[in-house]
Amino acid sequence: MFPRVILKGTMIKKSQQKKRISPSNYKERFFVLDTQDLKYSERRPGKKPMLKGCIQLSSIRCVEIVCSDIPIPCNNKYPFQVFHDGYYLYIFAPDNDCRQRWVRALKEETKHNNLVVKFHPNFWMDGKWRCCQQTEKLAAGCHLYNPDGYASKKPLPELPGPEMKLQDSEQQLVVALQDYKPQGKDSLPLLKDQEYLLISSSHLNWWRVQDNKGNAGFVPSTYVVEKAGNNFERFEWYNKHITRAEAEDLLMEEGKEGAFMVRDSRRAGVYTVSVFTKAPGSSGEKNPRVKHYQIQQSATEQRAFYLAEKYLFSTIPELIHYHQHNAAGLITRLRHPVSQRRPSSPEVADPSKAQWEIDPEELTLGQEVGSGQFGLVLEAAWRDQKVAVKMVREDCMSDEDFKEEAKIMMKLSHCKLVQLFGMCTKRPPMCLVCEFMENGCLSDYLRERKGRLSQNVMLGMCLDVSEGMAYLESSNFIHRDLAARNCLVSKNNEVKVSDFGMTRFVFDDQYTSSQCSKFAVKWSAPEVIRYSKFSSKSDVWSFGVLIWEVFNEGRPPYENLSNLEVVESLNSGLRLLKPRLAPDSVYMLMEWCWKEKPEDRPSFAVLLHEVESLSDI
Ligand code: 4IP
Ligand code: ZN
Repeated sequence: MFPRVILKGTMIKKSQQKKRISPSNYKERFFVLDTQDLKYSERRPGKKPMLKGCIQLSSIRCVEIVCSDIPIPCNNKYPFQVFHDGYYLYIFAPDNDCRQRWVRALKEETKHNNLVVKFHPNFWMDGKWRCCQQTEKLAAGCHLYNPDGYASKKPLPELPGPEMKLQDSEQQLVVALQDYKPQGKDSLPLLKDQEYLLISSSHLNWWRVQDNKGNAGFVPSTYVVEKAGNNFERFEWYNKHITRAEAEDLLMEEGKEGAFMVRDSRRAGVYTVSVFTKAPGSSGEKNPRVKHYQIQQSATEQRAFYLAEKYLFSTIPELIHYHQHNAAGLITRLRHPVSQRRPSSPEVADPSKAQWEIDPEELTLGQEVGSGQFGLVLEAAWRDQKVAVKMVREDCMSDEDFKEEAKIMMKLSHCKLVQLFGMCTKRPPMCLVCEFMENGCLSDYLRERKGRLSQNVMLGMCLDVSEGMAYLESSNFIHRDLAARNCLVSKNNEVKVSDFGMTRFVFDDQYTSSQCSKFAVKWSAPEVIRYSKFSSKSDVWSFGVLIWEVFNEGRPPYENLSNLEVVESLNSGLRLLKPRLAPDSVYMLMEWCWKEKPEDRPSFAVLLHEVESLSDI
């Protein structure tokens, strides 16, 4: 019988590295899935396609999306994996829909095979599995494999209300990554590959754009990318009119390892990255010095951008973002953007300060909405938006240390984190200005809605928190006090993680010493209680307790036990019992978070994927 074609299309694949000396490269291939094989070939204009690989479906043991926090070094950003004959083939689809189609079809065709029981949700990279840190490529997976199709059904966030003010309008073009059908009268349809004018990107999830007929509306920000080449002015790292010599002077003056900027090269339309380093050069270059790298464009149709090595990106901001985290062939990673633009007003003479200092005059304080560990929390208006202002009592926080850290915290920005906008530090009390969350803290929210929350809604809450935490984990930031009381609920009933990293600045050692009454023993991992060893994996333990709180509708954990009794029961291997409302699969997740050894617990990247697939059932 002749095989029947099921799917075909162009995607990018990573070399399978079958031999120890195989290169690690990414190639565009034309894939064909039929009822017998998965084949890929090279297509060259005017020539016959050349078959490059053929995998018999009967030899496939696992097909699943890959969940990863690493920036993907090729143009297609949606990876999935095919495990066959002892090899891992990573394929990168151009969008999520396409990936889902392939994963679903491949799973369907292979579901009666000799499948793996467990698989690795993250990449094999640099000699280890990023999910479980095992260093054997063929080591058993760390995560139960689900042979049935998977597709995220998580709805998009609610459209922003009409009170959302437009800000910072710029002549920036965006390109639609996929079609979008409007959900309400305020949103605009998108057609894949069409260009739109960006009117406002001040909201995280919804950007306001205008089409070529002048119609304006909101679109999901994840459906569009900024078009390269026409406006980098708003990036701190871009200096338009600057010569090579001026760039060198500025960077030398800054004198910090990895200080960098992007400037126009002498060749029109070409950009150069200049970076300062003290690293010794291979051929005795003088030290310290400034190195210049021209941003190259690939010869392929997509004209992708790259720097030292062939890590391709569709836009220059994406490329810079990648190299801010990875040297990948550069002398150092791009650590500190340096800008020629000096602020004109003396008030904001220190540009780093200008970004976080908020003038108290700009705040219109409203009523008290609660009191936290550090003092009162007030509702306020700031630049046409509602914000929460946390007044920090002078005696309860080490504010000098905190100010430094807050600058880092302000850079953490994710739709599932409560955003810190800035602070007022010029006169006491010091105030933190944060995103306002209309529905208060998650533990109260749960208690107030007791008996009215469905399992799906509860899972959705856990999903929100795992998204925020996966972001913190990928930013190497440890929360240290994750609990339902430290999550807040927005007007749209979205849950966001708050107060990350704050316990480090509390003076009151009742909170910080594990022997004391206010220390959150009931949320803490054993290694934290024993040796104050915090890590993302200790946050994972606390997340397990948070899931427990959610499925117990806000009931406090270990209600009738003292802290000492909790420690004793953990030491003898006991754990919180399964909440009545939690399905077995959810309780299994909690138990995974409560493994004695931190390395046996899943990462948040894995948890996110896990909670997401549970939410689909
Ligand atoms: C090749 O690199 C290609 O990436 C191959 O992919 C890949 O084969 C080879 O991996 C790798 O060495 P060069 O083009 O630089 O030689 P393709 O066949 O799509 O061209 P796979 O097995 O991934 O198809 P090894 O591991 O087979 O060497
Ligand atoms: Zn693994």
